[in-house]
Amino acid sequence: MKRVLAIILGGGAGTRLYPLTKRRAKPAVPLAGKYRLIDIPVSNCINSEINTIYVLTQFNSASLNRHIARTYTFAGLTDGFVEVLAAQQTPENPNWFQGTADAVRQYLWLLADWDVDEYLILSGDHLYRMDYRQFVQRHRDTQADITLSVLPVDEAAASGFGLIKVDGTGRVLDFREKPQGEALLSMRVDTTRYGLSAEDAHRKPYIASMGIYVFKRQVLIDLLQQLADATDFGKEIIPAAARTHRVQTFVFNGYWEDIGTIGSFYEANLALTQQPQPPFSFYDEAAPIYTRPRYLPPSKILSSNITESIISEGCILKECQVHHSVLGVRSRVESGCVIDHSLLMGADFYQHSGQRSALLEQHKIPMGIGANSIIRRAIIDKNACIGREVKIINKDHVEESNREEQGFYIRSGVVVIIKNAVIPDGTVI
Ligand code: ADQ
Ligand code: ADP
Repeated sequence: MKRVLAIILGGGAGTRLYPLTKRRAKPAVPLAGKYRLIDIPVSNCINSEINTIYVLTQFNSASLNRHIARTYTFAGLTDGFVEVLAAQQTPENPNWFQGTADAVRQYLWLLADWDVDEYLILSGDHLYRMDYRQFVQRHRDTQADITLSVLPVDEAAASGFGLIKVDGTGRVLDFREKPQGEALLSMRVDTTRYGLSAEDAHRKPYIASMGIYVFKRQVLIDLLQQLADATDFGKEIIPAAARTHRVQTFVFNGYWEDIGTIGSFYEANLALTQQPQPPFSFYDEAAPIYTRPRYLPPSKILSSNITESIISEGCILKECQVHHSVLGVRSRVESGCVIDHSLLMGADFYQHSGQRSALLEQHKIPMGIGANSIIRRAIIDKNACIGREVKIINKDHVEESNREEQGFYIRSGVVVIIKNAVIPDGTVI
């Protein structure tokens, strides 16, 4: 695996996860209480013995750089690193990254310097655990120019993905990016040959690209130079390459979710609390997901009722009810609160009790969830100050709304309280 260089596509303008990307680059978005999105592909790389990793991102953010610098320090004798490459203006290139392929092309001068056999191109917003060694091995065994990781999907999801058709050897004959209508139907295939039962194959009659690729080094360099106008892998590079190159497939059969939208991000986080068996577990001794060690104290819980939930380190919960929720590091919930089907990201720092009572005396609101508040189906970003007797319940069943000046958005019916927002006592959303 020393002959593989990983390139993680860390996100474009960040509109799909907005407002979680308001004050941070997408790879730095907190996940599952104590991790960040970037921890998933980086951990998969490390567990697959791939230690040279670049992260391409549209803009730099302090939290991303700090997180990477403090988490992924390789010991002296390896040449491992995780490095952020942000879009930058140069005399030749006055623009931001125009898309995934353009992002790689703009840094090709640096990436091409590496004497490697393959580039492994990964996405920054997927939740899954994969041993990339098997992916790369399949690529080498089939002597492919490019290998796509693929999996069967259902009709509802299919039009959101790149879909493929293959021949008997797994070679891609046709690739269509997010086809609709007739074009979608034309991509239906018999997925029993991927080992699905007749029933599962009926439910999942499409084979989708996971948007992660192994490229032979020179093939990537040549394609990016020859298709000089192509800005995206999925829209342009891969469909064109399927006609001119040997493009192969690696079939993945584990849990995999694209968590690049507020709706899917919310669902994937809450799914971690599912009983008895969550679809994805961060707990796996053989392939752990790494993150920054914080040396936080264990959580303190006063007589509370907590069911089907994940509580991270450093939380303080008073007499409250928490159901089917994920509470991030340093979350603070006061007496009488109900937290239901929600993701609380927690806080970046502690406010000790002296600071908290001083704030309350000045009629200001401390961080966390104030007494007797009710939070349902919401995401509360870090350091939010929620007052007392607040109800965040989406009472009017709104699907989409932008109330940035009031400190929140509603996206796919989920209320998202913006980082550092202050929600006054008695507010009902
Ligand atoms: P999408 O996920 O819709 O489809 P895209 O928006 O290009 O494709 O994003 C791919 C990845 O690159 C994401 O992690 C995104 O954050 C990142 N990215 C996007 N623009 C970027 C930029 N300018 N700079 C850096 N990173 C950027 C893709 C494929 C489909 C496939 C799905 C699977 O195109 O064929 O089915 O992934 O999720
Ligand atoms: P984590 O990984 O635990 O989420 P980060 O290191 O990303 O934390 O963020 C912690 C941030 O909080 C840092 O920017 C730090 O400077 C800031 N911070 C720490 N203590 C305070 C404080 N008392 N007031 C304001 N900001 C603080």
